[in-house]
Amino acid sequence: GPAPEDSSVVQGWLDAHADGFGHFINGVFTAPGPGFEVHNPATGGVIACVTQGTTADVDAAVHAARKAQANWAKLSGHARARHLYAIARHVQQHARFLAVLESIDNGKPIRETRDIDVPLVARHFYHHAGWAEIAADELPGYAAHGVCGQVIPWNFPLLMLAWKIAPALAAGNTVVLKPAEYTPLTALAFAQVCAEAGLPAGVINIVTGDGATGAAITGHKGVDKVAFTGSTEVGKTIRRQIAGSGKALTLELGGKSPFVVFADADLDAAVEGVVDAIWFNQGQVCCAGARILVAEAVAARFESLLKARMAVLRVGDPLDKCTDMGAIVHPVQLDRIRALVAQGVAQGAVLHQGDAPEGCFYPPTIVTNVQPANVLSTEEIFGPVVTMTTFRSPTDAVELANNTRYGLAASIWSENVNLCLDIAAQVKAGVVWINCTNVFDAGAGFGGYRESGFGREGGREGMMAYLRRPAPTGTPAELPE
Ligand code: TXE
Repeated sequence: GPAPEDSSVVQGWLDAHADGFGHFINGVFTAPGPGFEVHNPATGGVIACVTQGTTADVDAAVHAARKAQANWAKLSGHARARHLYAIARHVQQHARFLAVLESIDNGKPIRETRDIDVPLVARHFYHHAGWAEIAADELPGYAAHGVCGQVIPWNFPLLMLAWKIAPALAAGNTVVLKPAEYTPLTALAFAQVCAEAGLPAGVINIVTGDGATGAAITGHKGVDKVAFTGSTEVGKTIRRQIAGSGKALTLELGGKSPFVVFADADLDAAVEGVVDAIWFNQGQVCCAGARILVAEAVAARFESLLKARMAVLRVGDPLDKCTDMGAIVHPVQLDRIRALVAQGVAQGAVLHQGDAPEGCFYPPTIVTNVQPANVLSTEEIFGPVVTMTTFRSPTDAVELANNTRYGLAASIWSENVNLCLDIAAQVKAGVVWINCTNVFDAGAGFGGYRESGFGREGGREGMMAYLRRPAPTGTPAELPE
């Protein structure tokens, strides 16, 4: 039977903010101003009101970050590490609260927020506390950029925040971050956690709002480095917006990642892999394995195993501990998925779908009879929809895998490790998983090629993105005329 998670503590917190949430600037929450409603996608109900960040709000946040940065960068690496450890510990203390809030705000199942999102957030701060300790020795000569302007999406609200904030702080930067308009609540709760953990005022600032607020942050003169995760379209806009400004930039954008199953693969394991690749987080994952490429010899067997597995997925209440797939983040996204699927079907694709309740839910879906030019093969659907295509030879598989304008991730399944390594080297993707998928580690760089963006998050490369090499002293900036 259903096993609902107790959400009364979170409800109490939301009730206490019935007048709305302000921004978190210079260590305090501002009074709530005009803004917009935030919904629980699973019920459609309004759960909070947040403030639309104005240019004046962004100015105040950048100013606070600037003021705090000198002292933050002057702290010893050890002192900064202690702050990051404290944040990680406080996230763990509030793990249940944060997991429930994330599930209510985003629609993702509590099993995922409890076991994946929130633990990885803590892990990310622990890992980067380590970097703060050793950065001066390991990366000598590098300095913080200054103030980082960070804009994040709604699919992993808290985890994307951790990916952005932890390395920035470890490196000695301060931050102005805007969460996505669909899912701003855990960022505000996180700010409260940081205040409780004793983080100095101004080191992190959270401004809520829409794309205009985001553009005010990325375009602000006082911002030295911009980091963005979101759609390829907005990524391109930001790149144009800040061109020539001298700001450092990292972009983590969309994907259409291949999931390649060779004839000798452990098919049961590969079926579980597909569950993780495309039905995890309702498929709203930038590195989702959205294109199954399966060897012709095992395709029929793989398809029937996969359909049987799909049929027992439980789609429904995100707060039910038995739920495998929750709600789609917002009706706009649901419409987008439906429109793309309808277009693909009109182009000849055939659907195989599981069950989903009424409301903002979409059933797990396998698409067959899908040509390379079909919109479902080429476009990022950002939903629980996976295409299935067969191949005959490894060369075919590589060609199909690379037939995309993206290059974020790939997953390869075979018992032949030599084959896996050979294929991995030929697939154009920032991350290649072998006999696994969607594995994230704070110590490993994550990021894409081509239209999936540039720059890496996590590991040494992720730290480097938040550091700059100062101009060598004694070199004139410009030659005299
Ligand atoms: O993304 P947006 P949307 C893809 C996915 C999805 C589609 C649309 O295919 O269906 O994008 O989603 C802020 N300057 N991904 O419209 O608009 C915005 O407020 C600065 C893939 O929600 O890119 C939000 O905080 N910021 C993806 C953030 O950008 C701007 C994750 C992302 O929203 C801005 C999300 C501007 N001009 C969507 N305009 C991934 N790769 O993980 C908007 N924003």
